[in-house]
This record gives sequence, C-alpha cells and structure tokens, in this order.
Amino acid sequence: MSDTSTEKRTKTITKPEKPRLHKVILVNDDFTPREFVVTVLKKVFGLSEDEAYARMMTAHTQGVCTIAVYTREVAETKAEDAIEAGQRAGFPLMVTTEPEE
Ligand code: TYC
Repeated sequence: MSDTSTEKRTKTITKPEKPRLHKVILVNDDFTPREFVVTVLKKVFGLSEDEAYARMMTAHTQGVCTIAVYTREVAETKAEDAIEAGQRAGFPLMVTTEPEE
C-alpha cells in the first residue's frame, strides 16, 4: 500500500482587489483666468504647457475635461491642491474626482 493519497482537495485563492482608479475632472467657470488654470495644471499635475493648455481649452469649450487618473487618495489630494491654489488667488476653480468605470 502506498502513502500517496489520490483524494481531491480544493483550495480557494482570493485575489486582492485591484485598486480602482479615480479620474480628476477640471470644471469650467467664467472667472478663473485661462493662464492661471494652465499654471495650476502644470504645477499640481505635472503637465507640459501644451497638455495643460489643451485640457484647459477642452474644459473651457465643453464644460469639463479629465485631467488624469490616479488611485483615490492621490486623485483627491491633487484635486484639493488645485482648488486651494484657486482659493488662495481668489478664483472659484473647481476640480472633482470620480471612480473610473
Ligand atoms: N472659462 C475661463 C475663462 O474664460 C477659463 C477656464 C478654463 C476656467 C477652464 C476654468 O476649468 C477651467 N477665463
């Protein structure tokens, strides 16, 4: 008689959930100067002049523009940093976040 068992065993492996990414969305308004928006996009989100200008113009003409995607905490912190930069300068710049589908 051998010691080897042929009995089937099942092992449940739970995979950790992938962290959901969150979009950071730039919202247009009638008061914040275009150049200020471009400066904030470069500083807070590390965009180039051309990228920042293109996204600012998309929000300006269409109402909103996705700036970038990050994990939730990074997205929320960057959105707050951008809003605060606007508030410090006296502008109502609005940046929101939402989970990616
Ligand atoms: N609409 C603003 C203006 O004409 C510029 C602007 C663009 C403001 C994008 C906010 O998210 C924004 N001065």
